[in-house]
Amino acid sequence: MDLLQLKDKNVVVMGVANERSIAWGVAKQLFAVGANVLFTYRKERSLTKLEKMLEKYDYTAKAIIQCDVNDDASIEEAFQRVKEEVGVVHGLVHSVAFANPSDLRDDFIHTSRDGFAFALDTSAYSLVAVSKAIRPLMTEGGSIITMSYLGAERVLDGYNIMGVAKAALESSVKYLANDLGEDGIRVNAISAGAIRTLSAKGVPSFNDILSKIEETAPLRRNVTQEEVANMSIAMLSQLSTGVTGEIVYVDGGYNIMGV
Ligand code: NAP
Ligand code: 1JT
Repeated sequence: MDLLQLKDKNVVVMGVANERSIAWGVAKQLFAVGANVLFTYRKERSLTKLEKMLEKYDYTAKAIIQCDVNDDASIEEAFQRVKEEVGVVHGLVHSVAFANPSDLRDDFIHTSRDGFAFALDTSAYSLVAVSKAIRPLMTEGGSIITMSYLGAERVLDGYNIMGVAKAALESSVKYLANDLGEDGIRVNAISAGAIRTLSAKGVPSFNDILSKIEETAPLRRNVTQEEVANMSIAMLSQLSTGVTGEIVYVDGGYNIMGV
C-alpha cells in the first residue's frame, strides 16, 4: 500500500547549497518515493553543486530555477516558471535562512536595525512571500514545510538574531496555517537538531553545541540529515493530513530537557 502518495506529485525544494544541506536530504527522499522535484537556488555556486549532485546520484530535476527570497520580483518570476513547468504544485520545502555573520558573533544587544531587518526578511518573511506565490498553484491542496531551530524559544549562546527570526518564522507558520487551511494547504515547521551544514560552518562553538547535545539529549546523540528528511517526507505526505500549524521537533528529544 502506498501510504505516502507522493509518487508523481510536484514538490518545490528551496535551499540546497551542497550535499550537507538539509534540503538536499529531503530532495533525495523525494526522488526515492517518486516525486517530481523542482529546485530553487540563489548563488550560481549552489546551482553548479546541485547539477553535479544530480548527476552523481542519477536524479533528474523537473526544473532548476533561480530565486532570491530577498527580492519580490525574483520570487514572482521563479513561481511563474514553476507554473509553466508543472501547473499544479503539491509540496513546498522552505529551507532557507541567513543573517549577517557578525550578528551571530557579537552579543545580541549589538544587532543593528539593518541586520535585524535582513535576518527576518530572509529567514521569516520569505516563508510568507513564497507561500503567497505558491498558493494559486496548490489547487489540489498541499503541504508547506519550513526548517526551524530551538533558538526560536530558548536563548542559545550565539544564535542571537537567528533565534528572533526563527520565533517569527514559527509564529508565521501558525498564521499561514490558519489562512491556507481553507484551501486544504497545511503549513508546518520542523525544528531540527544541530547538523553540521554550510550554515553551521562559520559557527566557532559548533563542536561544543554538538557535544552538549550528545551528553544531554534523551537519545544521547545528534540527529542526522536523513532523520530530518524522513520527518519532512511524513509532513509532506498523506501520513500527516490532520496536522497543520505545528512545530515538529526532530532533535533526539533535546528540547524537552531542563538543562
Ligand atoms: P545550508 O545548506 O547553508 O542551507 C541554507 C540555504 O539558504 C542555502 O541553500 C542558501 O542558498 C539559502 N539562502 C540563503 N539566503 C537566501 C536567499 N536570499 N534567497 C534564496 N536562498 C537563500 O544550511 P542548512 O543547515 O541546510 O539550513 C537550511 C535550514 O535549516 C535553515 O532554515 C536553517 O536555519 C535550518 N536549520 C539548520 C540547522 C543546522 O544545525 N544546520 C538546525 C535547525 C534548522 P545560497 O547558498 O545559494 O545562497
Ligand atoms: C543560519 C546560520 C541559520 C546557522 C544556523 C542557522 N540555523 C541553524 N544554524 C546552525 C546553528 C548556529 C548557531 C547555533 C546553533 C545552530 C548561520 C548563517 C545565518 C543563518 O548556536 C546555538 C549559532
